[in-house]
Amino acid sequence: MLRDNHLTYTRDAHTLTLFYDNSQLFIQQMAEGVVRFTTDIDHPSYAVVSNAVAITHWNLSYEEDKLVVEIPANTETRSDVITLHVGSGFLTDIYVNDQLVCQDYQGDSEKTDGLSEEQEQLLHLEGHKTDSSPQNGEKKAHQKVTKVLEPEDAIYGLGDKPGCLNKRGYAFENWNTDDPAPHVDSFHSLYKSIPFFLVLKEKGCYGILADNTYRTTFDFGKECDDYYFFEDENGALDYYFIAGETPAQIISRYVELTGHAKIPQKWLLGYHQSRWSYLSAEEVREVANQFRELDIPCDSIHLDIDYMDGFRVFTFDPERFPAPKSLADDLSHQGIKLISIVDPGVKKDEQYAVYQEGMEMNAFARGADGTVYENVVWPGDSVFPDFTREDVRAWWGKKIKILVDSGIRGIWNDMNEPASFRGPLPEDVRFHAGTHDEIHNIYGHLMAEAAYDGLRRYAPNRRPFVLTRACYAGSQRYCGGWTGDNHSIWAHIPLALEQMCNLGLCGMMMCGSDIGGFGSDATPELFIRFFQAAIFSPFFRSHSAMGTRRQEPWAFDDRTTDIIRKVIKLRYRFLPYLYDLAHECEKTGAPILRPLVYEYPNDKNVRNLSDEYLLGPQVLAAPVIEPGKTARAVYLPEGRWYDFYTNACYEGGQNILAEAPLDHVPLYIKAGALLPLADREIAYVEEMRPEDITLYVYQGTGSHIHYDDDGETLDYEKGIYKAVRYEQHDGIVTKTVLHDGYPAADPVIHPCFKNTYSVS
Ligand code: MIG
Repeated sequence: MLRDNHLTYTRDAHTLTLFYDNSQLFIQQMAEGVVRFTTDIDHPSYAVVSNAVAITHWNLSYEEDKLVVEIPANTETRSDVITLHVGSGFLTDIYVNDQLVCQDYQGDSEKTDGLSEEQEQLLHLEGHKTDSSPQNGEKKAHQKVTKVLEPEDAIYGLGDKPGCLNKRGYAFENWNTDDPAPHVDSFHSLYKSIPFFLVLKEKGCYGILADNTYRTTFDFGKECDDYYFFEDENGALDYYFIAGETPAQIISRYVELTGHAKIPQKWLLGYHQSRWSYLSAEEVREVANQFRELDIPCDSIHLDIDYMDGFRVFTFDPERFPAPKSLADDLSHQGIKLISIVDPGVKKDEQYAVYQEGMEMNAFARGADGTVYENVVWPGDSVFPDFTREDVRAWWGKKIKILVDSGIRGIWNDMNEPASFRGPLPEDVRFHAGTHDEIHNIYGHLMAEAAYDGLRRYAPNRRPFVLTRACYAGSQRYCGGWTGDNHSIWAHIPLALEQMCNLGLCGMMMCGSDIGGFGSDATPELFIRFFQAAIFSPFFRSHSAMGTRRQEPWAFDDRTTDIIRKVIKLRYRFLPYLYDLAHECEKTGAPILRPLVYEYPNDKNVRNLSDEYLLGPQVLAAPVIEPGKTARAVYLPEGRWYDFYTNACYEGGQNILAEAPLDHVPLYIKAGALLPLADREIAYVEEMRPEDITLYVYQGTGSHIHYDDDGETLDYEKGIYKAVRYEQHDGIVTKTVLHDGYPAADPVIHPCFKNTYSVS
């Protein structure tokens, strides 16, 4: 098998092993279009759901000094042929159907020298931070993969990283970070580490999952415009190349690999009200009553840390929240459900059962010296559960039962980077599966898994809902995510849209930002524009910090309350469509809220566009996100679009000017759309009945799958649901029942186009 050449190989049906000098590289085909490259075939993955490897008939040949590896197409599914040209040092060119799409960079690195010590000191004098670039400093570089960037390439993904939609030209670092300062473009890290990105080329595209949990730098052409690289501090090289014709296909393969987000309980798509904190059961009741009195739809109130007894997790303050179950029961009569925060830090308190139990089972992380590691979080001196251990996750899941039994309907995991107040956890803090430097980025992921499993077990037959701040690739199978502590500043409206777009491209279904902004004080205008911009956030919650101006819908003046009511009511009209999209997302990974580039990857005008976005393929939202503006330019991509409010029709492929007074959020519907909307006003989601739904038909050609089920249980997994495909050709609608397992009335079909249209 071995040739007299630098590069040699062995192979079996699953794995091709390459040898060069003293190193090895393993190549495996995981599924159609997904090829894994790793230096450690046994490297455990927290992201990937199945390590099943496809049987591959490797076709191998040598071409000059390169080994040519052909991974043939599956003859039944006629999948892509992937061909690798591997040269010395394992430098690889990847062809998909004979087209070169991904190429290791062969040139020299353009790394520039850092600053001198004097320069650094000078800058520090004025308070500048100089170590903010992930490339500077003495970070240990371990594995590095460098790939060619072509002039037209755009890059998406990486979860919640700030800045533009298109990440090209920027560098980032995966190291879950809680930084309450206003998140700006120059931040390299935020709460989440999702090492998945998508490269969109002039022609073609591909995805990469760089599955390494250690601190990892991603430089997407900042150091040099000719290449990008990812480089981790330690651990194995282990990355997956994902082929696909479109971003949609790549994302669908990515969620096949890392797990699907599941359709949430229907009420979770309604409006959530939060505040750090509602301080007593009375206050929570008052807030709930206000919603009903003021006729503002609401489905959920969130309990932040002050519901606990001295910030001890899995307790309720006996005075301020004496009877949580009866509070939950009373609220449920008003259609409002409670979600409570859970922090990982367990108070060091000998009298406290959770601490005692954890100590008995040795559940907490240990310092390098072998003693239980302590740091400070909200409850004071605290210890940190070792979620890398299955028995610890099971124990934590059992604690979740306390909350479930108290009527809590969803778990909101915070501080799970993990955040700590007395300096960061040292890198050598010990967990069962490794030291902190390896575990840090998956701590939130594993905590979410524990909560998810706990809910599955102790709230049986109800779809679990977990919301997390920190996570990793694959976390979408356990939880949704919100983008942490943003601020009530104008810059954070576009940031929220950009972050939701990129989280969606990473498979995260239920994502959202704190509407109105968490820190700082909102103005009425900012609050309104933030709400309008976020109208189609999959997870739709307003939240604000202690000490800031309150942000309930009525917290400002009557006019503001009226406008917010209008926004929330409009959101509730779209619930049937949102639910259909959640179903689609579970099946294919297609995000509910998506950037235009997802649907129109060949349109150069949308490659960095995120101040407008799509809700599914049929609805385009173009909110005003700047102060003092009452009109904005809206780019409409190819095709024909109808103004949602007037039915005026526009040709796409152009910018139009939309009038947007303070109470108006411009929305456009794609010609050919079949849009299910709820036409009866409701106070909460469970009041919506199938017979309230109208299917609006916008002239053109299109199809849409309308889905329904009981909205709460896991019975849909057993086929208790209804799915109907509607198709239309110039207003002639045909209907195909795809699955008829749930009794739900079909929507009334309503043509809503005008035959004459004004094209501007
Ligand atoms: O450091 O629980 O991001 O949503 O309100 C503050 C209090 C801790 C941070 C979360 C925020 C939450 C707050 N928490």
